[in-house]
Amino acid sequence: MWNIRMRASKTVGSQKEIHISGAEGIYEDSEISKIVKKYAERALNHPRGKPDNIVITIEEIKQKPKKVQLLPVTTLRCKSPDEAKKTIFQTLSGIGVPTKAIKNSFKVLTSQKIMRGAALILEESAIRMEPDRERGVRVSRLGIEKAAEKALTWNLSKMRVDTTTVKEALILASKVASHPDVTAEICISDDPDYTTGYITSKQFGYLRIPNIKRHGEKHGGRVFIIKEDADIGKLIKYLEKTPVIVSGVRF
Ligand code: PML
Repeated sequence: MWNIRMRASKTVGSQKEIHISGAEGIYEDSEISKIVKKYAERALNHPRGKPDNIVITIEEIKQKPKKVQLLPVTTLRCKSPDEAKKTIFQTLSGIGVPTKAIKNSFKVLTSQKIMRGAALILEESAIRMEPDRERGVRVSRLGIEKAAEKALTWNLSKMRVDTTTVKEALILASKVASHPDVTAEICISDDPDYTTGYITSKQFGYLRIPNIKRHGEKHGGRVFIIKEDADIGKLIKYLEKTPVIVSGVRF
């Protein structure tokens, strides 16, 4: 099997590189040309603009991908960022995440500093643990099995949220939540026009939260709240390098 990844960016001003789009999946040999074409077209037709650099990596997966279950999806009712914040504090406190870690997560997610990957925050001490704060931790080597994708498309269509953004976020979140050292994730999209975010945990699954930010706001990112005694090196290796394929859909 193959991990195919695409990253498109644009250089603005004096060498500042801005992210335009990205995608990835795990595929059979026979799908390579079709997927490369699909990813190139996606990179070239993104609403964020025309990239001047598109990198498509086709990497053979030597290790058998680990199978994980897709998180069950629920969309909450939420009218404003204030309500979203309240819901997030209540829900995460409900599974035992200390307030300090949630507060620190919000600090990271609402900061104007752009971070491509995710932040890691220890649940008790609320200390940030990712080795490079600008880069963050980049979850990669992930995909979904054909049958699971069909079932997912069907279920998300019924919920009227069958979009690439939701599918990709859910697959990524399912890989992240599958690690025993991850307690929860909070995500706010850094796309100024995308105002639905989510939180996840093994207990409550993938909770979509509309109006987590206002239209036009540029802040966002992902925070993984992790066990105090997590082995950071091993966790980062799992998130970035271990091939994981989502194989089951629960709704
Ligand atoms: C969803 O609507 O469920 C996805 C929300 C997060 C999208 C994050 C991103 O920008 O990729």
